[in-house]
Amino acid sequence: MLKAKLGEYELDGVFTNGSGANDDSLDKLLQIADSRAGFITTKTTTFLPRPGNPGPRFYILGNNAINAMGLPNPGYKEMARIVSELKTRTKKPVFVSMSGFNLEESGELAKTLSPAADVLEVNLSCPNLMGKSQIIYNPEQTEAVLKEIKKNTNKKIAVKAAPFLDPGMQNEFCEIAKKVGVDFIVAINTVGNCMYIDADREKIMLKPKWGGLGGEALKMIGWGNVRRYYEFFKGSVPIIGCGGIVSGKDAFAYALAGANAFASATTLYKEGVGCFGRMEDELEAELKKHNYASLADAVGKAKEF
Ligand code: RRO
Repeated sequence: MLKAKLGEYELDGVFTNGSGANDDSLDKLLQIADSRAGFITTKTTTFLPRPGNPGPRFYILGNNAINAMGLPNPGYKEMARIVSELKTRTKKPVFVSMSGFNLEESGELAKTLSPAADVLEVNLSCPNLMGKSQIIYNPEQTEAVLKEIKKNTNKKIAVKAAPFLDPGMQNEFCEIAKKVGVDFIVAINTVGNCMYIDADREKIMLKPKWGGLGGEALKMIGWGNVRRYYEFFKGSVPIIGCGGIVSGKDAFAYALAGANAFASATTLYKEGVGCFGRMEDELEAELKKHNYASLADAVGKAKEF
């Protein structure tokens, strides 16, 4: 078993599920708890329960996936109950993912979810709320939401970050994260504004039309974004690398970029919870091959040309 050092956590197992991948009920979360995942993340929860979009809303396409789920979840009160039950059944840290639709909701969610959560994962990057921008791309909103959540919790907070395709925008977010005191960064969420068209059927395959692209295609955006966080925070903010990890070697590259632990969603969908052990074993072999005594030793070690 490989250990990860993620801030104050010494994790037995280096992976978690990327929020949204089979994690919206107690049964599904218990499956993750019983796997070789080192920590557990919940589906993003909102103030009201949501059925999500009617669909079709999810496809696996090779090593990629596209989704327009639309935030289906049981609502924050039920999620608080699920997580307190989960915590009686596992010692693994639980990141509770949340998304308020306004400041009041954000504060209320933070207050109610905090007692059971180890960490609040603030999802500022859902790409599937049609007609709404992703909060993280708006610096003023980002700062206001994070300040409100910090006011209402005594737990550490993580931000689930969208892919930044522009370095200036990512730096702007980093400045806010530093000012507000973000404790962990999970990078990256899916790439929004994507579309799947079946040319044979001349059809847009998602309803609503646009969705978030996840999976292997995201790897290089993820590595780039993680490296920028690592360089900005000089390693002081622990990073969970997420986006396109299909093998232990991909996770190794995330570690070299600066990630301390990893999340997987598309691969989890494809393979089930066995993916965590498989990829961890592959990562362990990579670390040995490159003469690293531990995962922590490899973090940020990508050499420059
Ligand atoms: O539920 C979703 O549609 C969803 C969410 Br909350 C997210 O953060 N990322 C994504 O690709 N889909």
